[in-house]
Amino acid sequence: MVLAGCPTWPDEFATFYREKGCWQGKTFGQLLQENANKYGNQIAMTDGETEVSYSDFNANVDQLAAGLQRLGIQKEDRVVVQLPNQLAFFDVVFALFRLGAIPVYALPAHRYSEISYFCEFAEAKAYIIPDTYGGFNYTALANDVQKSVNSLEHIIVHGETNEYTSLSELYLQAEFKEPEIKASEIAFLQLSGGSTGLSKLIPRTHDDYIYTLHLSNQICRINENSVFLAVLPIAHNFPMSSPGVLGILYAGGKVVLSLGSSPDKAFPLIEKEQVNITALVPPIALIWLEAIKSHEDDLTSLQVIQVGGAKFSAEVAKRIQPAFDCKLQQVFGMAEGLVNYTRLDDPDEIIVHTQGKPMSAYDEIRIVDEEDTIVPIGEVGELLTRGPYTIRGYYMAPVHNRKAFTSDGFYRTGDLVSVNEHGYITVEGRDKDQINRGGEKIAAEEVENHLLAHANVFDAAIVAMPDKFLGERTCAFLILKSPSEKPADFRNFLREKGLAAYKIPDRVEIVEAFPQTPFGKVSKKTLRQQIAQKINI
Ligand code: J2J
Repeated sequence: MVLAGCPTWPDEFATFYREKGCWQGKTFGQLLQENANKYGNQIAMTDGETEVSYSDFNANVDQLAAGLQRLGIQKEDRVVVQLPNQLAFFDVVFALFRLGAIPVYALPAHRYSEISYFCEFAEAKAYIIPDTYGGFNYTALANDVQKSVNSLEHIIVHGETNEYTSLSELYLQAEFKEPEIKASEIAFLQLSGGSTGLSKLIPRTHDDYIYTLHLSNQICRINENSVFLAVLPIAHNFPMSSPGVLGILYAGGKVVLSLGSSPDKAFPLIEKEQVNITALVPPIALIWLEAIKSHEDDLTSLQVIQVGGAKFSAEVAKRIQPAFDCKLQQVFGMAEGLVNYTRLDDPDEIIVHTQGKPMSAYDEIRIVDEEDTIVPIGEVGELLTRGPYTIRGYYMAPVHNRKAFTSDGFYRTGDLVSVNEHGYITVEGRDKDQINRGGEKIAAEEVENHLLAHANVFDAAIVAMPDKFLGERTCAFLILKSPSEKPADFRNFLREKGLAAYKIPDRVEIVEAFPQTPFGKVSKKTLRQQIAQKINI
């Protein structure tokens, strides 16, 4: 049985994907056990100080599973996990996998607004946090969340706590009863970038996700000798699975966790751990390109720098290979499924100018116009996709699913792309009401709804404005009921409501009226043009 509220593949597709060998019938729990047997004392993970071998990792996971089970966490219970790039993250999620419980991956940047919604919507039984991180007190946040979410029975803290359950005390020298878990069942709920209202939850199965690791590893040539540096928040699908931390653990390689992406932190780790692959978003690639001019660390171990999550401009992409003396790989993926890679042996022209091609021979791609008619090769249209690791629907969202998927199961990505005769995709734009702020996705409607709750806001429209560093930043256009507040007051209002910092508009423009489309809707296109002209980029 698959978790209630999770659409999965029709039987004929599931049979086909199994026959083709895409789905191997293996769970994450089994995978770790196998790798502990195979790689034993080899190092699985390090944060630069503590090293954990495959067999110790497996033993820690068993102990934690015992403690979580004693606490009452059972198969299919949802658990919101909000941990930064720390070793404990993987003990927690693999222990939950072993119990068949479902982690919901929250970002460290999320605050009350997001966390209370995830806990409420997923009816989470537990919420797992660090005590403090980045100067923020997560225990205080958990306190507020617990008051408003009835289902939450446990707050588990990695670090200091007096009032809640301490994670370290849950590692028990005891057996736990391993439930039967099928690889076709849901392993976790990943977050969508969202375009309408709040983030949707993305149900991924053991089968489909492990298939992505298998393919990613082939394409990225990951093996036992691979050393991957995770600098992006690991809850993101990209550093988690493309091939990311899980791909490396699948192959028996070594994962190096960094709590930040700054060159000060990352470069010494690259030298110390002899990192050969890492994954960046475009703004971080820019920072690294600057820093490499004057650094002292030896980065010669690096063989591949992956860049994805947002459009990487060809001008900057061109500079990566000569500056770092390593391969650039562009990655265009989505937590809903489809991942595209440039291949390591592609000509530079392809690596610099395209976002790659799908990783599976069974990925189906359609590029369509507004009427869902397929456009000729090379022309721009919306990317629709279906395949062995692209979801068939979001968790508990039947109404939204009817819009987000075609009747024959293709996911509407909202990305405007062109595809060349060899199947390589170039991202040309977006047809979804979302801002991509240097890789962090912001659903316009979510922020607009928060602004509309302000007593003096008559109407709100959030649009992207171009930015040399982040690619896009957020601009809020507001029509006020009476001209009293200053722009900064609205940003404070959102902060007080507990919205993640990356969603707070970078700029607020107070206007008398919004430009309209011929159909009487707000013309966001005109608003985008207005702000781009005003800031003169
Ligand atoms: C332009 N837009 C991109 C790119 C993602 C690997 C890599 C990235 C993600 C990810 C991921 C882009 N150029 N190279 O999950 O496994 C935008 C598109 C896409 C959306 C998905 C992975 N790479 N994008 O970014 O779920 O708009 O996944 O639909 O966070 O990011 O965002 P997300």
